[in-house]
This record gives sequence, structure tokens and C-alpha cells, in this order.
Amino acid sequence: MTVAIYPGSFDPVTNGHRDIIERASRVFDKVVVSVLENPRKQPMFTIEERVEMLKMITNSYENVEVDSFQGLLIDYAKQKNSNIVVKGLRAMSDFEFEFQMALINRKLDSRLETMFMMTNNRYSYVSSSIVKEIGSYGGDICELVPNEVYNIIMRRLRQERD
Ligand code: COD
Repeated sequence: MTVAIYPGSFDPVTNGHRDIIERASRVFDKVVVSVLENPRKQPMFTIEERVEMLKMITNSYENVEVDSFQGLLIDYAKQKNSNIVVKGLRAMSDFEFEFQMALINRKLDSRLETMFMMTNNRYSYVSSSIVKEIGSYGGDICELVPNEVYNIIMRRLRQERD
């Protein structure tokens, strides 16, 4: 059984993330979408909130699990019996960073393969930061985030503005 890990911050989840999850679920037997608990970052949504939102948008996919992790991705992948990491690629700017990450991860664990999925061109400009930026000025984010979590995200953005 091929188990792939799709790691990220998902702060918050966007339609770009959802597109990668959906496509990966058609390629691998199982996809574990996992939120990094990064003590060095100050996220807008807690780990629990991000996990919950991911669960809400993936509950119809039988082969998708949502989880969170701390520490190194290679250790987490081992724990999940996986040697495949899925990453999404938008522009060249993603490539440079992701290329370095893929090489570092393979240096740390030679079994680990990083598989890249090109963004869907409908979402190539979408990122969690853009969602937060637009939302913080009261702009409409309805085409950027999944319908199921739109209200939750809007509520938090409004609270941050007030
Ligand atoms: N279209 C396609 N893909 C997208 C889109 C989009 N519109 N938006 C985001 N993505 C992809 C990103 O390219 C990324 O692959 C993934 O979705 C998650 O994105 P984010 O922004 O939510 O998450 P990141 O990039 O902040 O996540 C970083 C990780 C958590 C993956 C990384 O920091 C990590 O693995 N950390 C663990 C520690 C470790 O092992 N580090 C490596 C050794 S130093």
C-alpha cells in the first residue's frame, strides 16, 4: 500500500491545498494530510482548528487521513510507514525552496521521495498568506477557500480586524 504524506501549515486551508489533496487521493492508496506544529510560528488558527477544517473538507474521501506532527518530517514519515511526501508547486519561487527541502529530506533519509504536483492554474495565485492579507482588509475570499470552511475563516478574519 502506498502511503503519501502531504505536510503543510494549512493556516488556513485553501482551494489550492484542497486541489492537491483531491488529486493525490486519486494517485496514492492513502494520503495523510498533516499539519506541522511549529512553535516558532505564530499562526492565525490553532492546530486543532486547522485539523478540524481539514477534516471538514476531506470527510468524503475514504483514503484521506488528517493528522498533525512536530519535529522532522522524515521521522514523522517513518512513523506513518511512508516514504513518499507530496508537495504542491506554484511558481519558480516555490521551486527553489521545495527543491532544497526535497534534497535535505533525502539526505536525512535516502528512502524518502518527494513527489511534486503542479498547481491547478485556477489556484496558482492562491496561498494562505494571500487569503489572510485579502481578508484582513475586508476583501472577499469566497473563491479562494473551500465552501465548508468559509464562514469559520471569515469569522476569525473579522475578529482580527475588530
Ligand atoms: N497550489 C498548489 N500547491 C499549493 C498551493 C496552491 N495554490 N498552495 C500551497 N500549496 C502547497 C505548498 O507548495 C506546500 O507544498 C503545501 O501546499 C503546504 O503549503 P503551506 O503553505 O500550507 O505549508 P508550508 O509550505 O508552510 O509547509 C512547510 C512544511 C510543514 C512542509 C515544512 O516546513 C516541513 O516539512 N517542516 C517539518 C520540519 C522538517 O522536517 N524540515 C525539513 C528539514 S530542515
